Amino acid sequence: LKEYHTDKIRNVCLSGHTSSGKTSLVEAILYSTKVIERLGRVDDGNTTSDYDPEEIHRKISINATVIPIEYKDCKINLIDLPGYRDFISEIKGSIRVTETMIVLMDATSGVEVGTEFAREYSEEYGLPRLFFINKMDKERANFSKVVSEIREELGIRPLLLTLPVGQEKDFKGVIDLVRMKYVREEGGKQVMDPIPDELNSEVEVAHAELVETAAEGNDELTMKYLDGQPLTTEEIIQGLKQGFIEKRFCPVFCGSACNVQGVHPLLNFLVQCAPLPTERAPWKARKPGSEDYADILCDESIPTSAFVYKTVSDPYVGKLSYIRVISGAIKSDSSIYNVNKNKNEKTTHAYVIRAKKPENVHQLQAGDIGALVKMEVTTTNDSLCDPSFPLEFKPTILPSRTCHMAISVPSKSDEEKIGLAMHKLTEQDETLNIHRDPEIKQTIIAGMGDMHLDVAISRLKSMSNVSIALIEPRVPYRETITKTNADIYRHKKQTGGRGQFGEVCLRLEPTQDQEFEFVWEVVGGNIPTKFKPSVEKGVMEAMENGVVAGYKVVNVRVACYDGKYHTVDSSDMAFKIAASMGFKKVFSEAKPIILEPIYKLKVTVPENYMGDVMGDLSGKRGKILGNISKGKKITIEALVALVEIFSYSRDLRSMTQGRGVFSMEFSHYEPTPPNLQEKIIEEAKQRKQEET
Ligand SMILES: Nc1nc2c(ncn2[C@@H]2O[C@H](COP(=O)(O)OP(=O)(O)OP(=O)(O)O)[C@@H](O)[C@H]2O)c(=O)[nH]1
Ligand SMILES: [Mg+2]
Repeated sequence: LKEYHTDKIRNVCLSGHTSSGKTSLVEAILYSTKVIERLGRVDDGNTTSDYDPEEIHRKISINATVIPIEYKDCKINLIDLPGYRDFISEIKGSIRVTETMIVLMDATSGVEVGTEFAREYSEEYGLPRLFFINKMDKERANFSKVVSEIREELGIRPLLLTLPVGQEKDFKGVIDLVRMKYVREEGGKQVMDPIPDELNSEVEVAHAELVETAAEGNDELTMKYLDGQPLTTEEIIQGLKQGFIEKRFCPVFCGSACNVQGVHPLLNFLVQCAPLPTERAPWKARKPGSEDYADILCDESIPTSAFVYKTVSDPYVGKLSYIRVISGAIKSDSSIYNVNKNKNEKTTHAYVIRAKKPENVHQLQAGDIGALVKMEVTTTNDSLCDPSFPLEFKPTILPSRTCHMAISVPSKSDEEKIGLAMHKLTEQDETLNIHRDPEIKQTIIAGMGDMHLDVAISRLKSMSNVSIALIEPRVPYRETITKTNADIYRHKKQTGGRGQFGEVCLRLEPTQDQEFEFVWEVVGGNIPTKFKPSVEKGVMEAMENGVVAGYKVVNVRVACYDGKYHTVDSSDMAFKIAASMGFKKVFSEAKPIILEPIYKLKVTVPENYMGDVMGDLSGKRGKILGNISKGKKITIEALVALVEIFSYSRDLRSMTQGRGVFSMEFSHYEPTPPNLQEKIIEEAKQRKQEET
């Protein structure tokens, strides 16, 4: 790959529903531009983009893969995104560093959930988008139906740039409506023929619309068009570019990735009409310590700044920090200032990377995408700058984790083995978290959905060689009391020699907002003050281990109001035992209850699913707090017990065909209903039996 300057770089991401053919289209582009001689196939596990063992095995993309290609003196950095929303951390970071989005659609299925998400992403980052209607060769492919769905279901103004010649097994190639040629690709080579007569009338209509739309591009073109003068091809391209960047319409292309058709018109458009890195909306950055973000333009001639959008630990080259250069240039064998970490980093090697293959370059210009290797302190979302020009770019905001499971490993020593692997995984993926929860004594893995966790577990297994299983996590229930109770407890043991003696009178009162309070009300030295810490310790130990079902006790005030001691037999140990046993006794008779964690759930779905989602939430003992409409979507807020929503990501997906998204956040503890309480106590008893 040559070195490219900003005006010759295009950054383009491919988004769309899973299985719409993004990875296959990238493969077709590589074949058409002669980077590869043999076309790989997703089903054979030999595509350039899906090279990760997990991707090959599952036949889906998991990583956002950068694939630079060269076409007509330009470098197009394609980023092949995963279709599954579970891999949102890969998706969002990468969309941010591009200027154009290609939304892939399957000609046999039209608008799908993934298409709607692609639309949302492009809107969030203000990217102009174009559609590529793929799989035109497949049985039941229907071009015009998909185009009308773009218009009706997505409410987007489509503009046809190509028309298919034939459909399904008769699909032969496309009409390029800009150049007005019949374009076929044979062995990746473009063959241009005159437009077949039988298509003339259809093509005329489509071309007329294209010219009219291009003429809206600027006043000069509009005048010329209204004067009845024909626009040249260059003028049409100029007008299309302007309209595309201003998002006045969405160009629609069609083709077949598997049969390599429709690729050249798409590439021509990207080179001629896609915004340059300098033509996007400005980046937002602030001076370190400042609150306000200002606009930064992509510009080669100002000091260097770059944004780290992704981190990968590569088995061969080590840690790779993927960057988008925003201004100036990043040079190999130099150094750069990490603003977030306030530290200089060496840039031993700057790379451009095609899928898994890094290639050393002398420098990366503003607008380009590449990677730096073995950065010491740099992590995703950091800004790298010329020290005289320190800027902090806005971090990528990711949704909160929605899926929690527990990891079970065969032995304690295995747990240590997976530690390093866990660290590597979570370093690359901000949406993945693995931590030990001391309260429920389990290792918890949290992420964006069951596919996300499943992939993470597979990776952990292959990195550590430990057989790991996912199990439902325990619920961190709590115990408390509902009435005040007081009693006396005597601990006395006589086993020859020195005995043990301690007597405490404890009073337990329920409290509202205080987890625990200990009060010493003993007067007249009935228990010498030196034993006070032991009594408190005994109480705390009992609270930690629970009384009715082994869960932590909260919301009690414990008063030790009297007691007795023995000059010889009393000891710290004796009083600790007395307090601990006494606490349990008084607690059991103070109408104890079990509390369960309640989470605040925010579920966003298309309006027509509102009834189903609310009904389901009520069935899950949820309390609906309210809802807010925004466009055609509605966000429902509800309070739901944690135990009911461990599998909510799966439930919501099947209820809404994947259209719903949600976030959850801990709210408070509430008493569990009595029937569940009995079940919890029963389960605790069983667990205790199994343990002993
Ligand atoms: N008939 C036909 N099949 C295609 C075409 N393009 C892709 N496919 C098939 O569709 C399936 C999915 O293709 P991918 O390229 O993996 O789709 P993707 O959009 O990358 O999917 P994700 O990575 O999961 O988001 C594979 O079995 C491909 O062989 C096409 O043009 N025609
Ligand atoms: Mg893919």
